[in-house]
Amino acid sequence: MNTPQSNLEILDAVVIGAGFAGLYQLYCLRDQQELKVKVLEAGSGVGGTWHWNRYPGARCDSESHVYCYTFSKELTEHWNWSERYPGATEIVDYLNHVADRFSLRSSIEFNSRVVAAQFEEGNGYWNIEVDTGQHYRARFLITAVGCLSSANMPNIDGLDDFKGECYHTGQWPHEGVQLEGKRVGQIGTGSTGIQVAPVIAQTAEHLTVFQRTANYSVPARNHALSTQERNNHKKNAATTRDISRSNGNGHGWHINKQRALDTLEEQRTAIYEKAWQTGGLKFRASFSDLLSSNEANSTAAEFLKVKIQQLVNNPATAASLSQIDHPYAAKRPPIDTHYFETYNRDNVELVDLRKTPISMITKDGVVCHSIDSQGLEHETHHDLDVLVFATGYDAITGTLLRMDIRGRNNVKLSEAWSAGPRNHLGVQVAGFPNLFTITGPGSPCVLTNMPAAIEQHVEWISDCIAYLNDNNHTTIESPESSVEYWVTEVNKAAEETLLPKVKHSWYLGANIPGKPQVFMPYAGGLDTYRSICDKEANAGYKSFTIS
Ligand code: N01
Repeated sequence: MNTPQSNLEILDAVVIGAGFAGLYQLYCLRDQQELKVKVLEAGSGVGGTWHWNRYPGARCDSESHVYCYTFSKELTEHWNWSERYPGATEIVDYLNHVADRFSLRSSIEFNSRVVAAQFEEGNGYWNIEVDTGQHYRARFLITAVGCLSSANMPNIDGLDDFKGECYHTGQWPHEGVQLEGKRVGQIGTGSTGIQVAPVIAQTAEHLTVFQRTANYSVPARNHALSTQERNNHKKNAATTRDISRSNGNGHGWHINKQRALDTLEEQRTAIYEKAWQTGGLKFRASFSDLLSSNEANSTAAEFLKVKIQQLVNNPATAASLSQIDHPYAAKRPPIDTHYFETYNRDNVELVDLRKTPISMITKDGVVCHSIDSQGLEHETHHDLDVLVFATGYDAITGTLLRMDIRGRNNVKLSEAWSAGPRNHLGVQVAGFPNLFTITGPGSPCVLTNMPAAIEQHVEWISDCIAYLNDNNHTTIESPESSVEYWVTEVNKAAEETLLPKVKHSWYLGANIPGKPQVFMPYAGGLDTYRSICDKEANAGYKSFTIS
């Protein structure tokens, strides 16, 4: 990489991204270890995923008292969440507060998208290039780019011809979008689609939801937090933190040890009903065998399908919404606020793409086609003013691979991962010394409450860097044999669950044409993962090569 010296800054570490992960990583290295650190952020402010995801109804599915940092007692004491689940704006406010409270802003370069990073064999530094032309040289390169930050825009025939407004939920204009009096078409019914549809329906003249795969959802039962609830959360913060660190998912609850298959039907239904009334992702914790046994899972799936049929008035719409082809929670389970009830509104229509697939987009809408019992083809034109793509992300690896990251021998990360991501302990890629990936592939990442996984990763990486510096080492890297071991562990953990059995899942990269289909997260649980990582650190990072 040709680097003009005038545009070069030399640092101990560069962190890419100023979301939850990047801010905490900066704090740990700069304030606790007095290293020279810079965070490079593509956006104009802090927030990461939440800086971009401003679609109507954008809200976290984790509860606010656990969707936050736990490293500072004063921060926990000071901050007051307003609702059970934090909205996107409130999360951005929280992260701005964190940036100000710990004076982080002076070490962040905003509007600075990293386009390339190259490991320089001669001096052992990373040379990092930003789209502004600025270069940074740093011993350590840490990616904190989030798992869901590269929007997936499907390649549908005619999309460029559409003359109306067109938005992806993950790139929603910060100033908002006027939907009053407009006919809106929404493509996608994942967690985002399920959040956004009820809110669009309240303002748009008409909403057409194009559903390719029906999805389960459990009511979120969001509400404003009372002072007493908030005080209880603060009083119990240490206990909640212990729980979130001692279970597999990083949430503030335990998974019921009871097995669905060992439970009498009447009692099982009562447990599901209670979880349905309580609302939220905790429904997944109703029994211990829901994600390991198809038979157990189908008890939850059937319960939820009946709920959908009860909530939706039109029998054909109810059938389309409840004909779900995968086990419950084998894809990321959404939670909602009146999603199914939205289809009872006069201004909302569901188009089941399994019966009438999209053939093309025209200048003023979407064309779907069907074949009747006589074999005759029919076309329906859905007239639209606005198209909303809730079509997800090139998840977990997308943002990492969009940067031109090159390790030893000028090998690109995209070449090293051409058959799917491979790394050691979910943090280090063979041939890419001193590069750490926070909540990347091979780590529990998206299967957890993210701040819990982020704190674990950031603390482990920070301890590792302190160890290297304290012992006058300059480089840590993963030998291929360690990568081989960890890839086997990741595959083994996934195979023990129903998760990799869903073929059309973004956990596998199956939503992106041409992406290698490999189950990317580590499914063995955050608790198990933490203890494996701790053991490695306590043993002096023996499965890594240190020099
Ligand atoms: O994306 P998705 P998402 N034609 O990939 C459909 C997190 N999140 O943004 O299933 C028609 O899950 C696709 O259909 P199918 C959370 O982790 C977090 O909803 O592929 N349809 C699917 O219905 C979540 O899992 C919060 O058949 C097409 C949808 O688009 C993750 O983000 C809140 C299509 C995509 O669903 C991603 O969720 C919201 C096409 N060509 C989201 N292409 C929090 O609370 C795609 N689809 C933190």
